[in-house]
Amino acid sequence: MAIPLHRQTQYQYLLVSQEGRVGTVQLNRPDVLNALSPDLMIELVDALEVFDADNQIGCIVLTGGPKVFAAGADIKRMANASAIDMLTLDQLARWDRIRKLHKPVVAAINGYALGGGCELAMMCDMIIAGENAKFGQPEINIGVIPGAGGTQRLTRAVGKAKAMELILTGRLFDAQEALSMGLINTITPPELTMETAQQLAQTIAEKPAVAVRLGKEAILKAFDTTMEGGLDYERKLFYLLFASEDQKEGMQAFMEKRAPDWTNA
Ligand code: DAK
Repeated sequence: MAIPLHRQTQYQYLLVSQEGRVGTVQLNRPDVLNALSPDLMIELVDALEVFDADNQIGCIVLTGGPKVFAAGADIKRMANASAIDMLTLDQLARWDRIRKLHKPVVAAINGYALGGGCELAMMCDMIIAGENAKFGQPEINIGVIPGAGGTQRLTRAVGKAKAMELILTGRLFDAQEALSMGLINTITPPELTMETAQQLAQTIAEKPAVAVRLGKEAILKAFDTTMEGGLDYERKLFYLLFASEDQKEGMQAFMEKRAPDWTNA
């Protein structure tokens, strides 16, 4: 049973809850298919950072609810903006803070994940999709290109040829195609999307938190360094974990043939 948090009341466009060591953030602007307005993004980054800083939380689930993840940035809010408006709004800096979260984020996606919605999903660390999920970068159809990482993250996830096709045609693709391209982790019946994401998040949240944090950091390093630089980085984080209590506890518990008692320190 998810416990709604007190801070839920602070948000106009989100629902926030906690179950065990998993924090869940749900986009909640259903009348416009969770269009990602600047105000919603301010709230979203805040909610994610609150969970990220909370020692009681080990993993975060981000969802749009049972019907839609997000149909993209709010087109009505962008339509008349000038280039200088876009520049000074500096939304990218806000979106970028999601990339800097230390805790793993699992996206639970039913329905549309389009444009900025697809980019938001790809900023998460793992994606669970319902059979009804529809992904896409349709920005080309409104005269622009992806602006929140789509050209980079989609290309790294699915390769150049597919990214070119999807971004330059704006064609939507379903969960099956997303799975076959390696963009997502699992497909579930839509009514099980949240449960599946929660189970994955709970499993990760029960692991030693320092190792989870450094594991995520090392994996993400693979995207912006050379193999040699990445291996060097990984090795240093690996050595660093020998300063943690949980490394001592985990290895001692193995030798004593008992379950480890993590302190997340
Ligand atoms: N923005 C604003 N309103 C939206 C919206 C959106 N992206 N998507 C849907 N809505 C609104 C509709 O206008 C409609 O509102 P009312 O007309 O009832 O007032 C309501 O949600 C229901 O939508 P529909 O009536 O259109 O519903 P349908 O089922 O017929 O169609 C649809 C669903 C998802 C196929 C369709 O709504 C659609 O094509 N939506 C637009 C999808 C799209 O083009 N998305 C990409 C937007 S561009 C950046 C950060 C982010 C971005 C860029 C830069 N920086 C940090 C620099 C991202 C850009 C984008 O995402």
